[in-house]
Amino acid sequence: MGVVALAGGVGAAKFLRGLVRIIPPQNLLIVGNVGDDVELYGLHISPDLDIIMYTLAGIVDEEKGWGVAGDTFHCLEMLGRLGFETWFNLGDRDLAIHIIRTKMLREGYTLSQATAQLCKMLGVKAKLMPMSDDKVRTKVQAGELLLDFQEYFVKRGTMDTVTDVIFEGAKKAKPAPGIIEAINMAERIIICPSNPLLSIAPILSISAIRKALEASMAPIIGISPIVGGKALKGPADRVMASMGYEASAYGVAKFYGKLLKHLIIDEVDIAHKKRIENLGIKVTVTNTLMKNVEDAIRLAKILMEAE
Ligand code: FO1
Repeated sequence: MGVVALAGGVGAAKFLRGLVRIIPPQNLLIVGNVGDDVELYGLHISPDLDIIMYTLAGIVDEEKGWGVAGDTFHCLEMLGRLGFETWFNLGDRDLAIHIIRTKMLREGYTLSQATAQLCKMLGVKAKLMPMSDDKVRTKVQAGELLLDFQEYFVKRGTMDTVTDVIFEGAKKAKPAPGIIEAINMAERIIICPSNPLLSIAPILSISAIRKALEASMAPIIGISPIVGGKALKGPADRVMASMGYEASAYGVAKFYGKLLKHLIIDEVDIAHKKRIENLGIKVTVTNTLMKNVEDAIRLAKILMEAE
């Protein structure tokens, strides 16, 4: 029996570093979003998996929330000098991971096998898996423009108004091996404080995962990434609004709907408590801001006690 966590990038990683301190990390399966994956310079980059891996390994750049602490950018500078695009900031140490991942994929490893190997090398004890070993790519529709996720997110700095989100390849994609079994056996399922429409929706777009979650007897407990109507990080509030959801903890509850048994919301959102409860979802109100590991541990304890 264990815990399954659905995770995006920075917000999820901040929470998970608290969770792994209060439960045996071997009892935790983190299902990571790989809709954001991108291929650059012939290398396979899995930003959300890496953010979680680096955070749990204690080597993440804390200020940015992604990349390796103290990294240098000599390789990228040289690529620029050679005339290549350098809008995606890949550090030298970070590049080592992408080189090894790409080598393993070329040798025939699946993405979940390569991820398990990288986690082992970095000393990450929790089990981290991509949602699928098949190619699923998040595409952002912004009016006439259809953008690759990282083009929208990093290259254009989330300046476009998102009118639709497409998960290319999701229909045919199978869950990575072991995910469905873990969901079926889970005693608790967590939806991390990640962007619902851009980070968790790609995971839910794999129909076997959504069905297993819907059928699960375990409580599914979420943490709202929207606090006081604003995203803690990234464009979640704007994307929710432009996609027809209220940019609030209530909007998050509405988006997950029946899937959620319980939602943890911030104190500043207490006014939404009754509205969310009226959707049939239990609510815990607490301080959800995670400035340090102690905050993450406190939030993880609250989540593990929620029913
Ligand atoms: N995010 C940025 O905002 N700018 C970057 O240049 C950038 C580079 C980058 C490199 C490696 C990596 O693992 C992540 C990186 N991220 C960057 C973060 C990432 O693109 C996003 O946070 C996620 O895809 C959204 O969860």
